[in-house]
Formats: sequence, structure tokens, C-alpha cells
Amino acid sequence: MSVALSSKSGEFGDDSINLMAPAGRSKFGWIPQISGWCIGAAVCLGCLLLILILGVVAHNSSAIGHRDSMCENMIDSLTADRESLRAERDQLKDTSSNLTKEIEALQSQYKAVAASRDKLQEEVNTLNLTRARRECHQGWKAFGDKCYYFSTSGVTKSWALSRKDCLERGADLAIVTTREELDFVSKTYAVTWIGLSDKDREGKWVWVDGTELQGDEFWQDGEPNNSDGDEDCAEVSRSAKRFNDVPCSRRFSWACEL
Ligand SMILES: [Ca+2]
Ligand SMILES: [Ca+2]
Ligand SMILES: [Ca+2]
Repeated sequence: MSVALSSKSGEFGDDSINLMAPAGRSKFGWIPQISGWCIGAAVCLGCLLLILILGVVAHNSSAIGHRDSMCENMIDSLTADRESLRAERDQLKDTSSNLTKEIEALQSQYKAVAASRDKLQEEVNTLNLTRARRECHQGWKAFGDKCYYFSTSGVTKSWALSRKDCLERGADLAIVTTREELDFVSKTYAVTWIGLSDKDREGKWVWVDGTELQGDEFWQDGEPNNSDGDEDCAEVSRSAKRFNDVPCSRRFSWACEL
């Protein structure tokens, strides 16, 4: 393929320019001949450039598409997490509401049980008072839920005969287990027999019902001392309001408990 430049006939005569001169050069010698391979190379270069541009565009499009896909996946995942958290929150709200209702129900039940307990306790106290008053025969004194018989004023007996009198009345010598009972039993006479002795085994103080004395806070200071080796029965005095061991043969008033 060649390009030839020529003048109109007669305008330039022999001075017309022919770029297709056989020698490969123009008559002027400075205009290069544009050969076919140059044009082909240019076309190829253009094609390569176009392919490169298309490749870059395709790559960018693919990257953008991939990024959009990742974003969509992330949004879907976050949306699913949000829905899951909402569901958990709603479930916790329901659980909290149910627990609150259960607590309120338990509190209501507790109040009802406490009220019932208090009412029952009042009834028990009333019954105890009624029982004490009803069961105490004439000549007996009520204290708490028990009845007590105090021997006739001026009559004294040994510990054994005092106990015999109580047994004949269907009772026994008083068993004193509280400070209040001690004050009650000891206030009638100067000295009163109670149902406590160590006559079966020295030093082992046992009540008439067979139970062993618990603690030693009710003894007078220095008692029991088993003075002269012959003090096996316990009395209470109005002045001391505490126990003392004395010979069982001594004669005192006595107190029976039923
Ligand atoms: Ca008692
Ligand atoms: Ca003794
Ligand atoms: Ca003594």
C-alpha cells in the first residue's frame, strides 16, 4: 500500500511530488514512506490498548461486583444477627415478666401463710390459757400451761413424803426448767421442795421424771456442795430464788406440778 501525492496535470509539470518514488524516497528526500507494516503495527497497538482498557474495565467491574456481593452478604448477616438479638430480647422480656409474676404470687402466698400461722399461734395461746384454767382444780394455781399445788401453810414434810403427797394428787414434785417457773415456785414459802435429787448417784442431779438437770445456772453460789456428804435433795428458797442441796430428811413445804 502506498500513498502518492501528485499535482494536477499542467500545474506543477515536472516539479510534482511523488511519494511512491521507486527509490523509496520522495523527490525532496525528507518525507518518509508510510509502509503497510507501520499501519498494521498501529492497528495492533490500538487493539492491544483497547483489550487492555477492556480488561481493566472488566477487572474493575468484577472487583466492584465482588465487593458488592460481600457487602450484601455482610448486610444479610448483620440483619440476621439483629433479628436474632431482637428475638432473644423479646424472649428475655417474656421470661422477666413471668418471673415477676411468680415472685408476686409467692409473696402473696407467703403473706397468706404468715397470716394463717399468726392466727394459729393465737388460737394455740388461747387454747393453752383455756386448758390451764380448765384443768387446774380448786386449790391449784395455773402458770403457763401447767397447774401447781402448794402444800398447806404450816405443814412440812421430808422430800420423800412430799413427793408421795404429790403422787397421790396425780402429780409430782415441780420440775423447774425456766427462770420464770423458778420465780413462781419459790415465792410462796421460805423454803420449798422441788423434784430434783442426786440420791441415786452422787453428783448426778436428776428430775423426778428421769431427765437429767441441764446447766448449773440455777444453783446458789457454791452449791450443790453435798455438805457432810448427806445433801441429796434440792430446795428453792424465797430469798435466794435458786437451788440448794440439803439432807432429804429435812422438813419443808413442797410444790407439786401437773
Ligand atoms: Ca415445770
Ligand atoms: Ca448429794
Ligand atoms: Ca448444800
